[in-house]
Amino acid sequence: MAEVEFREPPAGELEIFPSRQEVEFFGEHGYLVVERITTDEEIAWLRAIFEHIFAPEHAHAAGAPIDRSGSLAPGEQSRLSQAFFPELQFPALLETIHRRNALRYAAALLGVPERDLSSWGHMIQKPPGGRAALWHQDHAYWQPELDYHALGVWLPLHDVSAEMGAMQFIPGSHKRGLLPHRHDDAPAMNVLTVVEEVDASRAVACPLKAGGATFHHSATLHYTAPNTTDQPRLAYPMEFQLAPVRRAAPRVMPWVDELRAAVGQRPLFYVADGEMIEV
Ligand SMILES: O=C(O)CCC(=O)C(=O)O
Repeated sequence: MAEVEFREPPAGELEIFPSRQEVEFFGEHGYLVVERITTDEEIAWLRAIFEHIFAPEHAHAAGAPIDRSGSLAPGEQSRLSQAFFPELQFPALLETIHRRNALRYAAALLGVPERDLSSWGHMIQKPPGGRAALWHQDHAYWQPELDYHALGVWLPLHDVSAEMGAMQFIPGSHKRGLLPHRHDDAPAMNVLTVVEEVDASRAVACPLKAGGATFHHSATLHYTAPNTTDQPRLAYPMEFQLAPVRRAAPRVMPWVDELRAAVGQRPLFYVADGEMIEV
């Protein structure tokens, strides 16, 4: 598909509204499954953008995916790759049915007005044989100098089973606040996992049909299994947040200190609706 076709999403309508029960469920459990958040046509359009970004010929383009496999043996194929902020290259991603519905849900689930939220996105490819996303909280990846009020919405671009890498959550874990994390690999790889042993028998796996999505609080422990199917798993998560607020003193996050010691300290920034904002 030519890039010009990514200038606007396909026409279509689907408006969904969170129920009181859904808001209460999210507050109690820290995650929520929504069976249908966008249309099949829009999923096909999003998938075409995803495949464009991850195509080998675009490996050096702005916003190209980075390898998140952890250490690989020489010649070993990538086991997970991730492209950040695709909306910087394709602003039409901010105009989708999916985003409008996800924003409405995010505002209700976080208990804030829609106008106060902004979003940023990322895309994750887990090929056949691809690695697990280890148990973690999203907050662990963020900046110690900032406070966040945020959630993620995770949209697969096809039907997804637990064996392919659907999201799994530990219900109620968001109530525990930020937990200690550690690097699973060399700190420069930035592959984090929670330090404590997770009781996987408590995990709720959330397989989805294409067009469905899951929401999770930024402190909810979550995981996706290695992809043991013969199809690549393509996911388009988006984070919704209030503008992060600078703290009087940084939070203690030694794993971030280790990352910064390995790769250097970058300027503090966040992305809001396609705009990079330095803090
Ligand atoms: O897609 C995955 O495998 C992991 C995604 C994830 O951890 C997230 O979106 O917060």
